[in-house]
Amino acid sequence: MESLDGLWDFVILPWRGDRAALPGEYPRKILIPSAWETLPGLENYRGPAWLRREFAMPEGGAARLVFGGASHTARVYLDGKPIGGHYDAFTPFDIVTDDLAPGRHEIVVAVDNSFGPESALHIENDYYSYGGLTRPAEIQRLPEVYLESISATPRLAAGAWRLDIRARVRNRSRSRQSREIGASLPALGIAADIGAFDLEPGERGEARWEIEADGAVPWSAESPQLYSLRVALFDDGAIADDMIERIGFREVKTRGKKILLNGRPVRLRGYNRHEDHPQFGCAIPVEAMMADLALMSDLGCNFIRTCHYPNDMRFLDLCDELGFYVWEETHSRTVDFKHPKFREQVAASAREMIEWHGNHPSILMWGCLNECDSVSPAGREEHKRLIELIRALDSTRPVTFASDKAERDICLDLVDIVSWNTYSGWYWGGPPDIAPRLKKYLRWVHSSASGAKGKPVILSEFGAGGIYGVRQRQASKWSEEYQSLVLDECLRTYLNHPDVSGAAVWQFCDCRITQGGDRWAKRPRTMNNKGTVDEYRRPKLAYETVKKRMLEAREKWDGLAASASPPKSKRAKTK
Ligand code: ADA
Repeated sequence: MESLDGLWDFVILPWRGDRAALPGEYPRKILIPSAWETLPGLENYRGPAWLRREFAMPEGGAARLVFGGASHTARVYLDGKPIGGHYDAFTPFDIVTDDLAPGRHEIVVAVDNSFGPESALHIENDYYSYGGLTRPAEIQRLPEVYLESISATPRLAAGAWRLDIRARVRNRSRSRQSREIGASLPALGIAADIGAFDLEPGERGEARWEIEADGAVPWSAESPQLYSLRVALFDDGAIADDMIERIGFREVKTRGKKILLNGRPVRLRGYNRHEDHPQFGCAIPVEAMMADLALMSDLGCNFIRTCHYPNDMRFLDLCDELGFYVWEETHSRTVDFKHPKFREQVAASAREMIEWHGNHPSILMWGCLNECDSVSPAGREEHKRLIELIRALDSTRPVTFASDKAERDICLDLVDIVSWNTYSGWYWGGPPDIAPRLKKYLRWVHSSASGAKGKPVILSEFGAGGIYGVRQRQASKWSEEYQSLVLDECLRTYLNHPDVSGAAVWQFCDCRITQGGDRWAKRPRTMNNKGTVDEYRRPKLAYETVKKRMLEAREKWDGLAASASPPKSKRAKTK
């Protein structure tokens, strides 16, 4: 594998789409990964651009190009020929090329972040759609028979950990090929051979194992124990290809009003977090991701909702390693179900999210369709379709969607977990209305009217705007004081109610939103200002308020003293 990150040639030029359209010259340079809005003069550029670089293939052969994220529509050309493309900034994609001649080759990627009839998910919205190759890219040189993917699903059976492994293999050669395949978990002294299989030219095969993982230490936020799973192909005993995935032994279920992790109730407390930063756009470097997670750990959080799209895999890796529970969701914030491209694009988002991110133990649940139409029969059909697809792709995780429809919602029978976005104290009412409003909602949920009686409930969004530096003794709206008052009452109420399984503050940091359209223009600074920290991660008054409430909850529910940092011991805590 060779990283394709670094400086690429760059030019702003319209797409014509045919082969002749490739630019003749590239007057600028751009770093990959990055958002072009970080380049002077391109702060607000929305349109097409071209990125170019070369790579070497000394022996020639086949290669797999992997793009972590192209924002938001990409067309890829190899040596001037179109070889593939992708829509949606927030899921990876790969393209396999065969028979490259030995020597140097050219990749050109045309990227466009325009809004328009081809885009159902990237639209004018309360977050910004940046432009560029905004996540890492790499090239993998491929043998004749190679591993396409491996998935590993842990499960508890009669108190013992087992691992269901599935490996997909492809023969890209022009002849019939035989290979042996095996899986190993070295840290547990496990090596499982599955024997040999034959593949015809171009054929794909699938190998499945079920292995017992005696001695595995469970993964949890308190004890984020990870293991390396290696699957290897052998040709007459010699390694022909291998792939390594990191996994964690944990199982997520719901039982009554509780969410269970490894059989024990877990309570989630944390934030909605956009991938957004004034210096990097959505292409946040891993150092800045870690800084965000360090702040959320300092705040006493154990939960992050990747609003409103699948996140960068490096961020998910950090959540696996540091021990955060993640709700990852399809890219779909209040999108129009009638858009001609909606169904195919949101299904692709779900499929790619699960196929690329399914092995991350930190992801406890899949979300979708944030604040979409869950009140009409047609809207219900779309929720049903997508939730069924998600379940078909992964039956091991609970499914939810964040609804702002309250008692009007007619889709809550479809989910495993009820998630409610409510802005009592901001868009309506004040702090005194927060507790009574929750009581009324829970009474409805646990009645026969909701279709969700007895299910776990998460407060998936709540909060208030507070502009950094606006300080007022009278605590009027938009002051840091008012935001702190609302968050204090929300967290006092939501983190202490026995029938609330999770609470995610909206939102971690202020974020840029899309200009234009009268709806978002009303937002001060053309930003969403509900962050507990501002866009530069400067803490507002609410920071200490949130921290106090989160640490109280951690002590109450997780038995961790407010002062102690959660143990990262090897042994899972027994309570
Ligand atoms: C909704 C939406 C968020 C954000 C929030 C707000 O709940 O899901 O993306 O727009 O409102 O700030 O009003």
